[in-house]
Amino acid sequence: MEGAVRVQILSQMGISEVPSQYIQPPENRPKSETNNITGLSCRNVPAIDLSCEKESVLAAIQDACREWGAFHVINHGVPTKLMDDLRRVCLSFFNDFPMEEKLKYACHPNSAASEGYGSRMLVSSENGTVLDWRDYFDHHTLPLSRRNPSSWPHFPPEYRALTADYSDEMKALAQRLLALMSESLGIKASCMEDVIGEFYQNITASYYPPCPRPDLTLGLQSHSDIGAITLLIQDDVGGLQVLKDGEWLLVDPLPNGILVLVADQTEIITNGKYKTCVHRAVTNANKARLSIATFHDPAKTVRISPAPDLVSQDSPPRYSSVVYGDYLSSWYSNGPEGKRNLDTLLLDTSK
Ligand SMILES: O=C(O)CCC(=O)C(=O)O
Repeated sequence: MEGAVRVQILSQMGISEVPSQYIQPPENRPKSETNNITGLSCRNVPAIDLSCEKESVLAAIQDACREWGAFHVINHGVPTKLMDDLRRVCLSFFNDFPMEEKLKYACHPNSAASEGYGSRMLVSSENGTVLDWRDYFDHHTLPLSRRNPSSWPHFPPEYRALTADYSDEMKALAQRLLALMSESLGIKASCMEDVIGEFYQNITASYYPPCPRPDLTLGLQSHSDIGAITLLIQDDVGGLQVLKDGEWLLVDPLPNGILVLVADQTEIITNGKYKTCVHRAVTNANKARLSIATFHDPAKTVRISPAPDLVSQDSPPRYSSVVYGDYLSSWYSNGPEGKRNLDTLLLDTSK
């Protein structure tokens, strides 16, 4: 059972100040105008309609992955009802379950990314990491050998079946998107998935309780995702921000849209042509917020390097190759801090 305090308990205590472990250093605090989320619009993460003609989809994906490392997809084929139902049951777990029942699903305190109900992204905050204003439930969903629905909430009754269905839909969409991303770079459709291999998929429902000091805290600290591709849905509260040209921009929730986040291994495989997306979540004084992120990662034993088809004399390798499990360990022991882990693999291509 994880030893950390659940943020929801703090929030429900009705405190007007947050405990010091949650206070971000001044340089990481959200700018004051982002504290009042209502009325802010994003300087537009692109939205791509997957039902459009293929050439235009490929061109839009290329622009979005180069410029943003993120884009919404619409007309993606995932049933809206499934997305709504999953949001509903995840919210119900956080809101309707008594704490002692939720804690029966607590994740392990001493292992990174263990399945279950938790609050800390990193195993401990001894390295000085400020805590996130977030509780979460992490589900290990793929490969099927890792999928054990009995470790997922048993309430509401349809929770487990919906999670399994959603996992399958996300896998199919991630495969489709990786194929389109490969083709948009002029390489064969299977190229990126061939490097990644069988997906290790986790689904993380994040719950951000109302926070009395959105000006001092973050729901989730700045990071880029470790694996290959993340597919994220959120509710209509808003609070996800992406870092674009040094500025934090709010990603307006797009009803029925799915946000695609390019992750670190895709930046390596594409030899830096496509950028991982640095993002974070801010908190909200009045409303709880829910997001559901589905991560698609390689197996720990897979060696990741720039795809040979994207390397040439004119475009030499920009990243050294890395065994994914080693990358993962260093991410969890160093902490995410923006793109720091990816930057350690950068090769000097100026010579
Ligand atoms: O809550 C969000 O919108 C962001 C979630 C996220 O970045 C993550 O789960 O890694």
